[in-house]
Amino acid sequence: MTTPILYSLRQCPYAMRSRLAILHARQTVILRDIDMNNKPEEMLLISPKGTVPVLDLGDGKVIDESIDIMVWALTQSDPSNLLYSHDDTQRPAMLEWIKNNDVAFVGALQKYRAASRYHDDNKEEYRDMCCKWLMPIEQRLSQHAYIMGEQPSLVDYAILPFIRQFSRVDKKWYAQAPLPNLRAWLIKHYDDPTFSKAMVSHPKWKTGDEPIVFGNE
Ligand SMILES: N[C@@H](CCC(=O)N[C@@H](CS)C(=O)NCC(=O)O)C(=O)O
Repeated sequence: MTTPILYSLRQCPYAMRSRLAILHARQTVILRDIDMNNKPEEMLLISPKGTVPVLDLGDGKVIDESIDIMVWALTQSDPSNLLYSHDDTQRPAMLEWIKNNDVAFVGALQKYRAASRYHDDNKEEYRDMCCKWLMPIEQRLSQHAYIMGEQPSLVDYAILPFIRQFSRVDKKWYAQAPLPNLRAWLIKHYDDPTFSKAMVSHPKWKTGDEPIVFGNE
């Protein structure tokens, strides 16, 4: 069996969530950290849309949406039960949370980040838009340790990289924001060795480089 190849980018939240799922699923891939200004032909050939992450399964199948990579990995093996297979009724709700994150929250977050970068007057307005999404999560985290319940699920790892981005836009504001449970949840993830492993920096890949094995050792 050939080892799948993951085209990735260290700081990309979509690639980050796919790496987290691969680690939690104890899968092994060859990691290719790419240069976004010089995307490799090998990647564009299998996924012309040119976004990361892209997973080349090596059998002609290619997965180029981060959530699909997460679900693929956890379908191979899910030792921490991130898919909550004990309770099938949760699955649609989980996918709905992720969809809302990717559409509503990410849209507001991009505006908030840009407003902050360019010292735009709308920064607080966009931050409030983000908080409309974050408050229900804060409320959930006041009731249980993770978003869907007492155990972590796909949702936690799918939205974690975006909450991380949010927390870093205005660190001073975030530190005193009315989001204490969200802060504790984020710190708990940072303290997890799997998170550190997902964030290890690798040299940019070019054709002919020695393969970097990522995941299950
Ligand atoms: N819907 C895609 C979005 C992936 C995405 O937008 N990734 C960004 C990097 S964080 C990207 O590749 N953008 C294309 C570019 O910058 O050229 C997914 O979930 O995988």
